Amino acid sequence: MVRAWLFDGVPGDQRLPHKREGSQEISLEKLAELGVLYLKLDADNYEDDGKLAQIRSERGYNYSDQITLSPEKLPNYEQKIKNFFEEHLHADEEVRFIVDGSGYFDVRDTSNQWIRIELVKGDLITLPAGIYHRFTLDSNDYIKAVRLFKGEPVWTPINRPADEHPARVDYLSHHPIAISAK
Ligand code: KMT
Ligand code: NI
Repeated sequence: MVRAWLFDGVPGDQRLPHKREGSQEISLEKLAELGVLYLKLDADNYEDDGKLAQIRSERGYNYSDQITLSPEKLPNYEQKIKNFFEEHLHADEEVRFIVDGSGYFDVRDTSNQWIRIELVKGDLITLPAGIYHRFTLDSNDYIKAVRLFKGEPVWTPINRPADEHPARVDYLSHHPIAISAK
């Protein structure tokens, strides 16, 4: 089951869990309210069991590739890891199926607090277009993920502030943020 918690905001190594003291686990329902979808698949058997194929056809993810993030596999590793951790949004969904390794997505909740979502092998996560988020590896420094996309892939991050971006405006029209948190 997905594990998610409030990020503690304490400066230091982004790869550590940063679980806020006293933070309760955040439920799938709460993530769904933010438009974040989470599914568990069998990462050892997904090419044969048909479940990923079904999700791809239902949701129109006709594009797919695989990326590996590790100091050995990723050119310009430290810089890329920094860029992933800059708060940003995309004009489209960000869909990742973790086939090996682990990491964290942080997403902003409706009070503008960071929720840290742990990603491990078998997790499929969909972040909606327009949600502010960031990604980091954990201390294992290794993740392998299938990237899914509808149509020609666009991976461009749009760093915050991007409040006028159409994807942001559309996101907020479905997932209103508390005025005090804007
Ligand atoms: C991204 O765009 O943030 C990434 O591809 C990194 C995360 S992959 C689990
Ligand atoms: Ni992103």
